[in-house]
Amino acid sequence: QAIGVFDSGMGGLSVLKAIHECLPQEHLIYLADTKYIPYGEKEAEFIIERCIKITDYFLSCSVKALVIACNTATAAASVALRERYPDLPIIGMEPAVKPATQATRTGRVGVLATSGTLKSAKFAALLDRFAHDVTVIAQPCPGLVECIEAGDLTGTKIRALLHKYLQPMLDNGCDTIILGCTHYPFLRPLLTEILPAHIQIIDTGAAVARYLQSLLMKKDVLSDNSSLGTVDLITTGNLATFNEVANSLWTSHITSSQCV
Ligand code: DGN
Repeated sequence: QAIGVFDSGMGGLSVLKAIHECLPQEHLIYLADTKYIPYGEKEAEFIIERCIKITDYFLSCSVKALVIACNTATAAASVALRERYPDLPIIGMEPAVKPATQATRTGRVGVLATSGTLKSAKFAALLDRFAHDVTVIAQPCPGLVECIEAGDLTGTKIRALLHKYLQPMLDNGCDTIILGCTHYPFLRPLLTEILPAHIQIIDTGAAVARYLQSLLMKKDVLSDNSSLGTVDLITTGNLATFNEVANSLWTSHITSSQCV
């Protein structure tokens, strides 16, 4: 049985990669809802509707677990999905506020994410729980996802956007920056180039992969590790563009790709 992983587009490939590295024997099906990207500025009701459609599709493929590899979709829809599919293990993303508050020395942490994530009740609850002694500068980043979807990880446009979004964090003495959108780990090389060396960059892909592993172990549904799992990519958008960019972002073992 496979594991279903989805995002509004290519971003969740950063999580898929972490899952494949942690659990190479698992069969993975990745769905990019590219036709409806970006989720970042959309109403929660619309995102919930898309997430239900996607989960129904994954259930028709008999997946044994679902990973919402999108912070925005997790914030908008994880509660509704868990209510609707109580028997399906569902794992979501969240900005790594807790590890960042433990890592910071200046007591100032920046969060780069979509407006949807930053405006959500889930994010407010995270701050309430973990960030009393720390100043958090939350920065919505319109435009970044579109550049990454177009395969632009280093061009002038994305550089200008990043400079604009990082400046308030640098001005306020942040020494730790959370990548609160699954697209942004693809910007790590550029971020490392732009940011002063002492700034730590935190994302959640590897932690989510380890959590998935522990959940599958607990349910006793880990695949045996005698052979390498398959990785099937699916998009609701244009297959040729998707294949081209997906291959530039993650050149690993992709078994097939199709459009639904
Ligand atoms: N990758 C998504 C996230 O983690 O929030 C957001 C992408 C989008 O649709 N804006």
